[in-house]
Amino acid sequence: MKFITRLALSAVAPLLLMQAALAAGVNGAPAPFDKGGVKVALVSYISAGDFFQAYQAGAEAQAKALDIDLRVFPGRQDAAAQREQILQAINLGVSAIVIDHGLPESLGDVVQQALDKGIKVVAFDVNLNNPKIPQVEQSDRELADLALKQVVKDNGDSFKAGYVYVAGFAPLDRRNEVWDTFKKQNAGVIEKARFGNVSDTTATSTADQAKAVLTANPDISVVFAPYDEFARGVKLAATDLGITGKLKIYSADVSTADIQEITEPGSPWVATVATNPAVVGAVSIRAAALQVAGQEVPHQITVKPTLLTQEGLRAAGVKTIEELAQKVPAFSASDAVTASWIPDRLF
Ligand code: SR1
Repeated sequence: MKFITRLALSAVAPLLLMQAALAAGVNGAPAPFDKGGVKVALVSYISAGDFFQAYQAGAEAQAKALDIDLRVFPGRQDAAAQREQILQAINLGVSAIVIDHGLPESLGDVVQQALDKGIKVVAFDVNLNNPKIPQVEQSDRELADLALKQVVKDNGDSFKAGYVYVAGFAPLDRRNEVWDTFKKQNAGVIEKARFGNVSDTTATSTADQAKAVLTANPDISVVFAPYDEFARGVKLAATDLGITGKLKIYSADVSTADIQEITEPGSPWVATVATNPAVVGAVSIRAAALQVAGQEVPHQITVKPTLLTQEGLRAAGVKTIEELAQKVPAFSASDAVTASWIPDRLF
């Protein structure tokens, strides 16, 4: 008898373990996270580039820690496809949707459909202008301000500048407000050219534009390029033109590849101001989870950026985002939208 019981238990145990692994839930979490398997969608507008890949990886890590069934819809800079993906997510019966970038004018009605069905929505870097939708951002005005303070520290307040900007993207629009104010306050700063492109080939297309601009305006000594793909494009152009020695590039964002480009000998990319995009992805998922659990979430959620100079990175010997996270606490975690039941050891 004892043998039969042992036999039965040994046959069932793997199944029980499998079930536990499939829908374990989170210990001490409120419903529905105590049972696990909560469906959440991440619908992106831009999927190319280091920032967006790292953002997605952070969202996936936080979702896994919360036993969330995360459905990722990769955008391809296609507003119609993003709308369609939101409708697909609604039909899948998700409890929440995180919308990462996008064009507000093409999202309003489908987002409203989600809200009407009781689906919680979180917006990262797209202004959906709805009190029910928490807005996640990287404190873009502070980001631009830190970068421009470094510009003045390195170059004084009188120089000819190139500026890379594409209107219509919330973070770039916020950074642009700071650039406009900066120019008004510093009459000696002359914007000689403005260019930019956001596509699935942002860096190379921006490089083509930058080559033309820098050839036509050889007196440009500073380029403000507040998106790492822009900065990469300008650096490419400067290298091709052989003018890296007389140009300084200031950007936003950081990745392991960016650190390599910033710190390599003779690089004109001298500073960037950034968050860890993986941390921002994790924060976005936490904001969705808290809402699904019926808990309070602030309307405005910010992850603060840090100034990273070429000099500082070289001196610290930092070569990767992981090494950065060991040295700069803000790169390993954020205390935005946390709760005692949300596991925060992600990286
Ligand atoms: C096209 S918008 C690009 C920006 O989105 C994120 O906020 C990143 O910081 C990137 O600079």
